[in-house]
Amino acid sequence: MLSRRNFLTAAVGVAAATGLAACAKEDDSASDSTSGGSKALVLGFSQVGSESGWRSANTDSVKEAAKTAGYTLKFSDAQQKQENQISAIRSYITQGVDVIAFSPVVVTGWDAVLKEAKAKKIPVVLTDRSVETSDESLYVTLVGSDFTDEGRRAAKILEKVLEKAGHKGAVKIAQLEGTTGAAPAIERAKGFKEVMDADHADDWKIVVSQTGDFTRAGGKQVMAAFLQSNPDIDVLFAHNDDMGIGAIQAIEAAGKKPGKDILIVTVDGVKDGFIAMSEGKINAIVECNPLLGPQLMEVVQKVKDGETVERWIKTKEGDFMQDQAKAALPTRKY
Ligand code: GZL
Repeated sequence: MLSRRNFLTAAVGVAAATGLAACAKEDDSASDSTSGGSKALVLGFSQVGSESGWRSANTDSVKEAAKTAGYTLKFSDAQQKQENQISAIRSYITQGVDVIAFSPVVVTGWDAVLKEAKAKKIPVVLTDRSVETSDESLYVTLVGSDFTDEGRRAAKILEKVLEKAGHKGAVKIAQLEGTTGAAPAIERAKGFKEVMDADHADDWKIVVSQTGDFTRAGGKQVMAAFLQSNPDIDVLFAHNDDMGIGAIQAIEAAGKKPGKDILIVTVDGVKDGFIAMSEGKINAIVECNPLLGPQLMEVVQKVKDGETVERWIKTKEGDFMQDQAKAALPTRKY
């Protein structure tokens, strides 16, 4: 944990920055207005990409919250490429922003650039996803969900789905994994397996598992291949709604009924996921809240002011069975 003395809030006078990496999409959605004459806090934010409904809602939440807070937001969409995120972070360092925040597309490969930020005394806040690093001082805090617990919750709600469907005996499970190397993919798989090994070693089996990269297209393509090699799948566990929605298209193209012939549990809770659930095509959803913007902006201000913050600020989220979908839909904010 870093305290004030480690981070001087040096006003870094830096010449105009170099451009961001080629192909990353930069948008200086800066609220240039300064509140009351004082210089607005400048936040550099590197976003994973725009691969899913969850990500779009997360981006909207960050931009809206920065605007409400009166911060100058420098925002970059890395299009799911780590090299673009590293270039964006380097650009924010050069520009001398007050704080850097980012959602790391994968868990490894960040030490070098985070050391550069530390050398310039620019605090770094992780949001959504975490990193693996040997040096805990390279980031101040993570604002995000417990993905391992989401995996456990997915397995526990699958028990209810199987009971409701009257499924008896062996359960053949297909798993659509998130982006290879990403914290939510690693940890959701880990949490699900924990429950499976502890409570269902003799009846549940993951017969096939592959990444769909968190996208609808990926879910559809991989599920079609699953159905070729494993036509007797009982359950699909998809690491996000978007891959589950893509898989539904493949299941229907194969002449099967999603939510009946193949029971489906997904993670996120985006509106389209709830619509599919209300249509009976998804059986349960484990929520992963993308609306991290307000919490993030609160933390960013504290970090800039050198206040101590918790090492992990977890987001609150629920779980939803199919019969809750219709009533919940009007209340969904993303
Ligand atoms: C989870 C987030 C994941 C979502 C996906 O916090 O990182 O990335 O579950 C998104 O929808 O693509």
